[in-house]
Amino acid sequence: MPQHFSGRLLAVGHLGRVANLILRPDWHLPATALTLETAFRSRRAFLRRLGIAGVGTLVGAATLRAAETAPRYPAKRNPQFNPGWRLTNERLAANYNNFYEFSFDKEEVAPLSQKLSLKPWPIEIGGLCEKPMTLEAEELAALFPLEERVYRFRCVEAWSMVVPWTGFPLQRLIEKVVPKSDARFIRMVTLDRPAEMPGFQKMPRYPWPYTEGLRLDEALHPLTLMATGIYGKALPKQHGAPVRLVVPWKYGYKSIKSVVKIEFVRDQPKTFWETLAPDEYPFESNVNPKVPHPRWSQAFERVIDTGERLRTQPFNGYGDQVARLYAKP
Ligand SMILES: Nc1nc2c(c(=O)[nH]1)N[C@H]1C(S)=C(S)[C@@H](COP(=O)(O)O)O[C@H]1N2
Ligand SMILES: [Mo]
Repeated sequence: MPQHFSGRLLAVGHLGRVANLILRPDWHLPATALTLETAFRSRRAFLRRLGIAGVGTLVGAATLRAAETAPRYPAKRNPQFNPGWRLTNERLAANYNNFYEFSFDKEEVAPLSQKLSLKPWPIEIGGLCEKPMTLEAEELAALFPLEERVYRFRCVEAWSMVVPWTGFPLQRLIEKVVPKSDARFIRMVTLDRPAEMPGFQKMPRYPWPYTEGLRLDEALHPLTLMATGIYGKALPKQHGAPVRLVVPWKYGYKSIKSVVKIEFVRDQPKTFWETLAPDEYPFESNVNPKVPHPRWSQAFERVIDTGERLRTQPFNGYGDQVARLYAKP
């Protein structure tokens, strides 16, 4: 038996469905060496399919754990976020996207984003924190239990949808890396890969890469989600694979897609849209029907699949949970 295949790896308790048929936890006597060899080979094949290079002794336990727990969709819906709303049509949501790295045309994003390569996808978590780390998107997702949450989503362009995200609270990750006391904001950055992102060329004057930010207390709010899936599956590329932010009480552009960097900073970071038009897209950007965009009203919103016209709610309907963050002393 290969040395790195004993003990620690077999001890992985929460094995995926397929792996479970073959692998047994430590306390279970391994049946035969043949079983283990089969398991080992299928593990390698699995990792190869995931595109993880150099499978062998160099692969960390976390990577293997990530791969082994990969069949994680659909995740269990968190009943706290199961309000019984009608979900937006999945196909429509997947073909009506804002993702300027690919196109400003919402219907072009889905086809143009398909050539984006997701492996490898290292994510750097650093800046003002005690335990900075860089890890693969899959490893990151494997650190936490995934859950499904149904959230309302409101774009600044006055359209909205209701979608089931799969992910983990950003708070969990922040606790893991331990922000330093002078960290007051968090900054996130999207992949910067012009060769696979035609929007860079179409919009050369835009301040690429796409950058967003939150106050640390907003980032720590239990509603703030790191999403790895939608509609019970891994995120399709147009929705921000492999991992994106979801902040349901803010305009959609705060929910940055395809994140490669998460940084703790002292000063309020400049964001992509704020850099382009500070009067139109300020840093805070809470959904607020009373504050019109300089070029249109925010009082109503159009539901993207039914065309229904709804009155926009303060904080996109999440006021009970988040208004305290903005209470004036
Ligand atoms: N990197 C990146 N993230 C982004 C955007 C973008 O252009 N690039 N658009 C934002 C806007 S304006 C919206 S409304 C949402 C759209 O998310 P969806 O296409 O998954 O519905 O993504 C946000 N995140
Ligand atoms: Mo948006």
